[in-house]
Amino acid sequence: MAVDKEYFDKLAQTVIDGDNEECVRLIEDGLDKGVDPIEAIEKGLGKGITKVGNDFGEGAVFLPELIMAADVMKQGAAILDEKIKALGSKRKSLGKIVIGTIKGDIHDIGKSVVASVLQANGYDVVDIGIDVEIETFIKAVKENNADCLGMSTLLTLPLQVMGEVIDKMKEEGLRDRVKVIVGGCPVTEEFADEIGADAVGFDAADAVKKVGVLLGN
Ligand code: B1M
Repeated sequence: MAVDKEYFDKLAQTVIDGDNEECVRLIEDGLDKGVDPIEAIEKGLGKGITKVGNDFGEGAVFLPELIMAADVMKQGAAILDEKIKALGSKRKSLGKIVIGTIKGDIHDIGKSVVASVLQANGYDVVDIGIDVEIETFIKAVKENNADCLGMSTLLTLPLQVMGEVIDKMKEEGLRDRVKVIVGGCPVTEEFADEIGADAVGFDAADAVKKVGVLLGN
């Protein structure tokens, strides 16, 4: 099996079909043939879940199919994550980043992909999970003496919570020394400016680039 566009399309299709077995088989096959795990997530699994998400938005598929597709994506991404993390494990840390999905939002996959890719690129990443309370972000930044805070959301409704976390960082005297990057599909440059974030990441590679600039790497 050649690792080409056809391979990534097949991988995307396993997510669309909710076919976990075939997904794992293709990933293992791909890794044996030297496929880049980040590409497998972005060009394969990510394409599949985006298609299902768009169909869900248009009412062409329903929540059970979305959940099935997300489960396949998550299990596939977990195998690929291990490989991605291993790529960064032997490097000197370029800085410490706390990352989480904001309160009100349980979307996990994109935030975890960003966390793994940052780690693979030499950052020390503390992933504090999903539906994270404002106070929990503050506590994690302090306890880990983080250089940067990353916040993710895919939902429009709780977006403003990102601004509330930044306000709380100011109150606690953290904002001068801790950079902030935000991301997720509803987050725009304008919104990031409005709430006083330092940068917005549009995908995992962009997040690595922007964090690099913020931390002077
Ligand atoms: Co949800 N969901 N979902 N969902 N879901 C969306 C986001 C939605 C756009 C679907 C749609 O309607 N078309 C819509 C949001 C609408 C809106 O608010 N504007 C939506 C909805 C409505 C919901 C529920 C409310 C549905 C319901 O219950 N009625 C509910 C939310 C409940 C809650 O959170 N309180 C819900 C639930 C779920 C599932 C549980 C079924 C599942 C999540 C499973 C999981 O994460 N464990 C799910 C999924 C899978 C999606 C879609 C289909 C895909 C998200 C995903 O994983 N993408 C999504 C539609 C879509 O995005 N097309 C959708 C793949 C991932 C690799 O990409 O997450 O975008 P993404 O991350 C990217 C970039 O955004 C960026 O880099 C990542 C890697 O490239 N990025 C960052 C992300 N965070 C970053 C942080 C950074 C930098 C970059 O710096 C810190």
